Formats: sequence, C-alpha cells, structure tokens
Amino acid sequence: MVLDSLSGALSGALRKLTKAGVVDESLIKELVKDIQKALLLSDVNVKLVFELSKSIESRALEEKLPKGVSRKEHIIKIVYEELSRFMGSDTKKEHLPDKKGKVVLMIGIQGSGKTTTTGKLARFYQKRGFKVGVVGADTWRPGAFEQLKQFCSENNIPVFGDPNEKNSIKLAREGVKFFKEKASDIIIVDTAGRHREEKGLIDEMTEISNTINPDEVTLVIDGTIGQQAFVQAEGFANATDVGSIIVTKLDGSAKGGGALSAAAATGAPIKFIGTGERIDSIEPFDPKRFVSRLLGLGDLETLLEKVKEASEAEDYSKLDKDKILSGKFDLFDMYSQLEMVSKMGPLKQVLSMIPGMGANLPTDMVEVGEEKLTKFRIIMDSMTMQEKKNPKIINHERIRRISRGSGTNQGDVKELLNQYSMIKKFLKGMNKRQLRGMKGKMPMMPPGFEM
Ligand SMILES: Nc1nc2c(ncn2[C@@H]2O[C@H](COP(=O)(O)OP(=O)(O)OP(=O)(O)O)[C@@H](O)[C@H]2O)c(=O)[nH]1
Ligand SMILES: [Mg+2]
Repeated sequence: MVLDSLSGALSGALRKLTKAGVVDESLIKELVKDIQKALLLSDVNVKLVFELSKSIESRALEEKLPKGVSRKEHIIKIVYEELSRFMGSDTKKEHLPDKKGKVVLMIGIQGSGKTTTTGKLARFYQKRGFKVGVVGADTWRPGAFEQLKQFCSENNIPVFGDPNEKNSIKLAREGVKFFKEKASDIIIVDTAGRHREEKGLIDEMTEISNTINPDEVTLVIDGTIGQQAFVQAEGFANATDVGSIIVTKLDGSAKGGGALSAAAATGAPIKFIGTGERIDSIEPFDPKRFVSRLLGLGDLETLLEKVKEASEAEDYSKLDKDKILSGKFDLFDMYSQLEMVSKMGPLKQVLSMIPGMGANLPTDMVEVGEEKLTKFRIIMDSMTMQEKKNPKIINHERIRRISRGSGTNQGDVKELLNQYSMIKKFLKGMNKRQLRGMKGKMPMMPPGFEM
C-alpha cells in the first residue's frame, strides 16, 4: 500500500491505545510520542510534527467527551481529524473539470513525473466520459513527444505535438487551439522539466502560462523527496499561480508522509497522488479517506468506487460480492475477479482499502499481470465445465491433461489452482459486516480494536 511503513506505525500506535486498560494522561502522551516518531520517520517536518502533536494532545486531554462515545473512540477520532487536516482536508478541491474546454498546465522539475501524470490524468478523465486532449510542449527532453505519445496511445488519447518543433510556446498555443476547436472537455499541457538553467525553465513556464492562460496550473512533485517538497512548491508558487498539486511516486516511498504534509502546508490543494508507473496508477486525493486508510481504518468508499469504475469499464455483471465474500466462488469468478483487479491496479493495493486489512496484508498475495491472466484463460479453456465450477476435483491426472491440452506446463496449472485457493481462503475469512458497516462518517474499527 501507499506509505506502508507510516501506515504500519500509525495503526500500531492506535492499536496500542485500544488495547490499553485505562486511558490516562500518560497513555495519551505515549500515543502522541508514537505518532511523532512515525511521522518523523516518514520525513515530516519537525515543526509540523510538533504542531500536530500539540493539537492532538491538548484536544485529547481537554475536550469534553461527547455523549455515547468512549474515551478511546474519541481519541481515535481526534487523531483522525487532526491528521486529515494536516494532509489538507481544509482545502477545497474539485477533481472533475468545472468547465468545458478547461486548460490544465503541468509544471514541475525534471523527472518529477509530469509526462507520466499528464497521461494518467488524461486517462482518468477519459474513463469518466470526458473528451480529452494532451499537448506535448516539452522541447528540451530528447524523445519527450514520443514518450508522451506512447504512454497515451494505448488508450487512444489524442496527443498534439511535433518532435521537430523547437518553440515550446508555439506548440502550447497551437495545441490548445487545436483541441479547443475539437471541442475537448479538458486539455492537458505537458511542459519541460529540464533546461540549461533553472531561470530558463521558470521563464519558459511563465511565458507558456501567459500565452495559453490556463484555467489551472498543476504542480507535479516527486513524493520521494520528502519535506523538500515544501521548498520546491514555494519556489514554483512564487513564479506562477499554482492551483493544485499532484504528489507522485508514493508507491514505495519512505518519505511520502513528509512530501504530502509539506505539499499540504503550502495551502494549495493536493488533488491527486501517483501510485505507480502504470497509466491507471493515479488516485484522487481525499485527505480524510487517505488518513483513514493510513490509520488502518479502511477506506471502503475508494474501494467501492474502484470496483464500480472497473465494472463500468466493461460489464462484469458476473461479479457477486456476497458470493465472493462467502467464499463460494468458482474459477469463472476468480477469473473475472482477477481481470477486474488487474484493471484496478495491484491486488495488494486494492485489498488494502478494505477496512481492517490495513497493513496486515498477507505478503504472498501476488500481483497478477496481464501475461499471467492470458495464460490462466488458456488453461481454463482446457478445463471441463465441471472442473471450472468445482476446482476441487482437479487431481494430478486432470492437471496433466489440462496442461497438455493448453500447451502449458503442470506448474502453470498448479499455480492457477493455488492462486484460486489462496484468494478463496482469504476472501472467506473476511467478515461481511466489515464491508457493510463502513457507511457511517466515522471509519469502522478493524478487528483487534476493541473499544
Ligand atoms: N513508481 C512510480 N514511478 C513514477 C510515478 N510517476 C512517474 N514515475 C516514473 O518517474 C520517471 C519520470 O517520469 P516522467 O513522467 O518522465 O517525469 P517528467 O517530469 O516528465 O520528466 P522530464 O520530462 O524529464 O522533466 C518515469 O520513469 C516514470 O515512470 C509514480 O507515481 N510511481
Ligand atoms: Mg516529461
């Protein structure tokens, strides 16, 4: 999951609280200390950590307990609220374009992820039914246009550009004009991150901005730089009117907490986060949901949204949540499940959104790639209907027959069956109520969080 270690440490701190006998001042202080430690390890700025812990501590000690709420619940709520605020829950953000022909200018330093994020954003809007257009106005990076075009072409996202044109301002102007004439809903302009000198980069960015007059300037920041994000964001904000921020590479970054809190501290809303190299690895950033996931409280809404999105993309009417959760599912279900999950992103990432899964996901839940899916399909084609409906009957002899019939080896067939029983066992163990109870405002407590 995104920010694995921070999430583990924070949910560990909360678990300690819920397991404790009495809640007194020293316990609260210990909780605050644990949270401080977790944040500092994630490269959050010391001053920010200090401010946050002070407000958690004083609220936890001084606030009157609302009726019907236990002291522990109240403290968890405070931690949740304060951390959400810390991640920018007070800033207003609208993820969908608020006007037709909206022009978004992407800026950021070299390698921050502008080009990748441009494609991801275009895909995000395209999936939601918007007509998108992408403009490549990076004339500095060798092969910049090719990179952008290649990333977008898989999904038929139209890209405007010219690898031989050296004038980025002209490209930006013509590209925006081109897509406006095509009545695009949203036009995203990718710019250069490298330049001979920093001043040149800022000048070019300002000139492009003045020429195309974007509705929104989006700053892309590399999440692996941690609290340095603040200085970088301030630098850009001084030169241009930064309307939103996207923090990338939060997958596997140990400093992600620092980057997010630093970006939030600039006051510009963080609208999206990048969670991988694939075109679908982008998530709208909602501090409340994010923090609830970070704390191991689960984020069912995001999960359901993703499920909905994937099933809308193609019709997976076969998918029956109750059937899956009860563990009574067959190889057909597994296949459509895996197919859907592969559209949503790594399985582990998806599962981490289920309340209670938190950081305690089984590490052997492997990611199933496209290639493997194809192989699984071929193997399944060589199975009888009975075998697909009831994989239990597949013994050694049948495995041999299936592998021969599908031109795969026996290990492949066994892998498919292992995958099946692992997922089945895992889903069976999930409590249905865990999924249903998440509708309220306060996130549900995972198991082991006795109140
Ligand atoms: N793991 C991971 N990698 C990312 C993410 N976003 C971007 N990258 C990778 O970061 C590298 C740089 O991304 P680009 O999109 O080319 O960055 P850029 O800002 O356009 O770079 P310049 O054009 O040189 O300024 C690429 O290898 C991307 O695949 C992310 O969210 N997660
Ligand atoms: Mg680029």
